Parts: sequence; structure tokens; C-alpha cells
Amino acid sequence: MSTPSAITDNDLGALALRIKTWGRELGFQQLGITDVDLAEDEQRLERWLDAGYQGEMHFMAKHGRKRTRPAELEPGTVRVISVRLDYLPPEVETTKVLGQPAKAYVSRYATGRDYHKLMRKRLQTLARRIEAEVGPIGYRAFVDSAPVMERALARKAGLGWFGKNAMLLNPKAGSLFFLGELYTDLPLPVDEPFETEHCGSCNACRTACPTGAIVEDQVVDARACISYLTIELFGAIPEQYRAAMGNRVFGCDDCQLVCPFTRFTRASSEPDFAPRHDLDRAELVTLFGWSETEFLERTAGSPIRRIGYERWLRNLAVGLGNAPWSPTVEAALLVRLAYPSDLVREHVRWALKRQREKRQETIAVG
Ligand code: B12
Ligand code: SF4
Ligand code: SF4
Repeated sequence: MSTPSAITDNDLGALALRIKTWGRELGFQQLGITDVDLAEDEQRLERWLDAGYQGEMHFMAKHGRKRTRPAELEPGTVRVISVRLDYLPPEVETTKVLGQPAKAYVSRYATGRDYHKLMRKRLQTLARRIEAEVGPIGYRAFVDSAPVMERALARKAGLGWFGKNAMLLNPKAGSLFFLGELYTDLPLPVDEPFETEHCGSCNACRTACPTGAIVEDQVVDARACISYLTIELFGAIPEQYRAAMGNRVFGCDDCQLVCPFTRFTRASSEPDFAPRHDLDRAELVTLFGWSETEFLERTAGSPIRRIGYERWLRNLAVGLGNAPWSPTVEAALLVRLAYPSDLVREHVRWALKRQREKRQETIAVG
């Protein structure tokens, strides 16, 4: 990073206010500034890793302390500008689709276009505006994928508190938002950290988690989290979790949907986040019938593309195993018994077994 030119404290205070205005103009709902001391969070992260909660996400441990020491990742960093971008599109059903087991539930952050590029571009625009004011500064923009403690930085920058579901929650906006950061060597004045916590005696997220993944308040064992099982895990989904996954085929929102603060979510007007290809309401069978070419075409620019066609079929097979019995579902599964992937075939066999058990029950009751 380059060294910022000499600027007085008064200039920096005025600049921090302007940065907040620019942030709003760029479409961010909130922006806060913090220093780089994450000593307490470093200990929590180390405990989390020691417990093995990261499962196969080896990238979580790979970068050592660079994740909790911003200046080790990006030398010269003294401040972090943390931003929030709300993503729930207007008029999108959430709990209704979850309650319709023949439909696929795709996590609501993923029914439209990918957010990484959009957010990073805006953070870079913000940095250039700052440079237009003060001359060259050292900076780097991050969104999600880099070794950055995004929630811890956001809490310190005053954006919200850690809910019992581990999400960063804002009392006026819930938690259905993305976080992003600008690391910089500009010694801006910092904002007050968010010190209060508003969960109180509520425990709704922990009770609602289908797989019991929230093992302590604020701590998620990723290995049991449906988000991990459907997006991060490469191999077979452990059988113990398959029934509990229900119709959740990409990510999971349950611990947010039940949260009382979610009712304060404001709809996002970003065209990028509008659902595409009916991904917010499609039938499981319809998605399972997509060819690989259709999958690649329809998920271009979507976060779903990342898991690839094989894991897409794996997840949908589990959803179909959990769907109510129907001849259409059984027929769709039978077609995929010949699919050239052991992973897919094993999940299809599991789903067919579940479907046949339900067929027997239907006949017995009928
Ligand atoms: C790895 C990861 C996952 C993993 C692990 C999740 C987890 N809870 O750690 C999996 C794949 C399961 C996952 C799932 C989801 N993720 Co995710 N994920 C990440 C990632 C890359 C790193 C998170 C991390 O560092 N985890 C390690 C733990 C230790 O860190 P932490 O959760 O920040 O820890 C804080 C609290 O949990 C608490 N804490 C932890 N241990 C302890 C112990 C004690 C004693 C106490 C008191 C507190 C405490 O304090 C910690 C900080 O000090 C971040 C992006 C990033 N680079 O930060 C996105 C991120 C956290 N994910 C995000 C999202 C949207 C999701 C999902 C909602 C996606 C979905 N719909 O399926 C789910 C939500 C699951 C959940 N309830 O957490 C957003 C969260 C936005 C927000 N409002 O909080 C992020 C920030 C990405 C982004 N740029 O927007 N994710
Ligand atoms: S995302 Fe779903 S599985 Fe993961 S902790 Fe939340 S409710 Fe549980
Ligand atoms: S559901 Fe309740 S306990 Fe969980 S994060 Fe929301 S307010 Fe906190």
C-alpha cells in the first residue's frame, strides 16, 4: 500500500462524513469505519477451528492469522470501511415455498445474480472517489471470498450485533444483507462498535435450525449446516442430515426467517437481485430435469454456478427424496439412475427408496 499524504484530523473527520454519503449514493445501506484490532475475534476463530467446525473448508485455516490481522493480509492497513448491502428482492415468497415440499427452496441470496462483482466494483468506485479528494491512498476491496473476518469487522464498525444464529444483525434491518470491506491506510476516525445485543431470551433460530447446527449461542458447526452441506461440501451428504434438509437445495435461510428482526428487512431495488428462471418458486422436478447445458446457461452469473451440475443434481435428489410421493417424482429419479456419477446415483437411490416407502404408506392408507 502507498502512504497517504499528510492530512489533518479535521480533514479526516470531514472526509469520513463524506465517505458515508458516497456509500449511500453507491447503494450501500450502511457504512462504518473501524480499526484493525480483532484480538478477541481471533481467539473465537481459533476455538472454532480447533473444534473442527469448518469441516472441509480448508481455506478457513489456510491463511493463518492473516484473517484476523488485516495488516498482515494487506500491509499498511490501519482502517477498515465496512459496508452492508441488502439483498431480499420485493415480493419474494420465503416461508411459503419452504412449506411446499414439491418445490425447491433456493436461499434468497442466490435466486438472482452473484453479488461479489457488483459489491467489489462499488467498493472500488468508493476508493476512487476518496482518491479524487485526497490523492493516492493504499486500499483493497473485499467481499466474502478473501481471508477477512467480515462479521467481526462489521460489528466493530457499528453495523450490528452477532445474533444467536451467528448472523450479523441490525435492529432496524434484520440480517438479510451482504457485507463487504475496503481495507485502507488512511487513518480515518473510527465509529463506535455495536456493543448492545438484542436477542434477549429469544431462542427462535436455535429451535428452528433443521439440523441442530447452532451448537452454542453465536456458534455454528458448519458440518451440520445445510448451507455447508449444499454449497461447500464436495462429497456425499451424510445420511443423518438428508431428511432434515427437506426441500432446501441451495443454502438455507431458516435461522433468519424465524428471527423477529427479519420483519424489518427492506426490499432491495437492485435489478441484479431479482429472481431469474423462477428460481424462487420452481418445482424440484423441473430443476432436476435441466440438462447440463441448461444448467450452465441458466446459472451463468449466479452464485449457484459455483457448485456445478453434479452437486446440483445431488442436492435436488435429496429434495426429491423428501418430497411427497408422486409417480412424476419417481419417474424423474429413475431417469437419473443412469447418470454417469457415483455421487449422483447414490443420492438418487436414497431418494427412490424414500419415495417407494412413501408410496407403500399411501397405498396402505388408501
Ligand atoms: C465460512 C462461512 C460460512 C460457513 C460457516 C458459517 C459460520 N457461522 O461461521 C457456512 C458455509 C456454514 C456459511 C453459511 C452461511 N453464510 Co456464510 N460465510 C462464511 C465466511 C466465508 C467466513 C465466516 C467465518 O469466519 N466463520 C468463522 C466464525 C468463527 O466466524 P464468525 O461467524 O464471523 O464468528 C463470529 C460469531 O459467530 C461469534 N462467535 C464465534 N464463536 C464464538 C464463541 C463465543 C464464546 C462467542 C460469545 C461468540 C462467538 O463471534 C465471532 C467473531 O468474533 C463469511 C465471509 C467472511 N469472509 O467473513 C460468510 C458470511 C458470514 N456468510 C454469509 C451468509 C449470508 C451465509 C448464509 C446466510 C448463506 C445461506 N443463506 O445459506 C449462511 C448462514 C449460516 C449461519 N447461521 O452462520 C454472510 C453473512 C452476512 C450477515 N448478515 O451476517 C457473510 C459475511 C458473507 C458476506 N460477505 O456477506 N457461511
Ligand atoms: S443456515 Fe439453516 S442449517 Fe445453517 S444454522 Fe441456519 S438454520 Fe441451521
Ligand atoms: S431468532 Fe432470536 S435469538 Fe436468534 S438471532 Fe434472531 S433475535 Fe436472536
